[in-house]
Amino acid sequence: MKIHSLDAYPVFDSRGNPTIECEATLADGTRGLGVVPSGASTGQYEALELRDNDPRRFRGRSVFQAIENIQTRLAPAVVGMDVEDQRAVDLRMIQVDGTPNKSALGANAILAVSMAVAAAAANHRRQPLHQSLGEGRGTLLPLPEIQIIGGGAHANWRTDIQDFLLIATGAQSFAEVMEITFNVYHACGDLLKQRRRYYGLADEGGYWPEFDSNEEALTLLVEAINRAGYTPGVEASIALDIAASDLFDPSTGRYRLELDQCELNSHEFVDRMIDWCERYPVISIEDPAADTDVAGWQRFQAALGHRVQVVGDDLFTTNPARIREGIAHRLANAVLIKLNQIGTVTETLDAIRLTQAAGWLPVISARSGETEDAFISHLAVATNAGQLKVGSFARSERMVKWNEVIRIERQLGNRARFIGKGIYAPLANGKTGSS
Ligand code: 2PG
Ligand code: MG
Repeated sequence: MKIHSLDAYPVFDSRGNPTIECEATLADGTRGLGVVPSGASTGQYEALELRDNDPRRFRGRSVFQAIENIQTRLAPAVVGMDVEDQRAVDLRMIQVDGTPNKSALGANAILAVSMAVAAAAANHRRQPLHQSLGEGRGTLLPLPEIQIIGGGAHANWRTDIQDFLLIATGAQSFAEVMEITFNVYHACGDLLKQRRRYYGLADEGGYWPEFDSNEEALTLLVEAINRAGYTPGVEASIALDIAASDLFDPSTGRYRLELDQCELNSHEFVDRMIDWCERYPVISIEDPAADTDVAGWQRFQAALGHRVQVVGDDLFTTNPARIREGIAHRLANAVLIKLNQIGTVTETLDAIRLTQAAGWLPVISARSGETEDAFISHLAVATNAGQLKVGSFARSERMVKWNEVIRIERQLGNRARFIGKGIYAPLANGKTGSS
């Protein structure tokens, strides 16, 4: 079935910033929508998000040029192509752009089309997106990483550390994950309010706290798990996203923790991360070192990679070439996967397959600026990725992703699988260390 036309127009993300929605229409009238999210703590190796940078329009954040690029450059190239050949469509767009980081036309323009084509293909096949994307092989429901406390670039740097998240390691079903998370989230809110540490909600719906140190967030999270009636490290464990590139000064090679009033070199900083993971029930840590601090990554992975999930986000930026390098140099054991870091559905699928083939763990992730779209819930199931990170347990741009997994579980019926913390078995087997 041929792609007949593309329509593209500005809509708005969860921070109210302009973003792109694209509607692909097929020759038989079938349609598919793609809508693009946007990060705040973006990695320097991400594909380019094209903004107009005109201070008179949306404080520079409008996307009119990217939309024009869809209309004048991408539509003429992909109209007439087979909607079922996603790879060919994506490769054509990469070719038309012609740059390594999609900076000519914008990764946001290209991704909007790519997602719209994937959605139209699913609608044409009369299949849910997870089935169409995964060619029917996706049956594994993801174990969520859910933010309880937000900081860093998502809460005006109230804490240096960006995400304090929960993983419901005791859950036997997706429904149980939702219940454990709900209970801990609200227990944490109660504690913050009682102690007058509650400021509001951060960008992804987690609590925006008033703390005197970064570690206070860790102790509070442990208390919240206890107060909700669970054993820390058993039913409920902690995940962290340090987003360390944001704390690193490449000119001095030092990390700054503002709240703790200290500056550390790579060794000292990584040792502090290791220390936190040893003293608190941390099962997963993301970006524990800056994206250029290769020695820091190797130090962390060598120390704890056998029992803690070590996730590269800014380090890999969903880029298959960077992931391949990381695998060769044993920098981590897991990869955060974000569609708009690389800019096409095909390259995202390649990144996931590459990660899995190395015995590493993919974590499908939302951005801090999200939309009401639930493409990533389908992507997680389609690829049997096993994990999904979407922000907190509040706000509809987050909840729509969790709710969509519930719907997918019903669609899959008795084919649906949930293995919970079993997803981490390869860490203990030492399989993820291999290159
Ligand atoms: C991250 C994401 C999501 P952002 O760092 O993992 O939490 O944040 O989209 O701002 O890059
Ligand atoms: Mg991150």
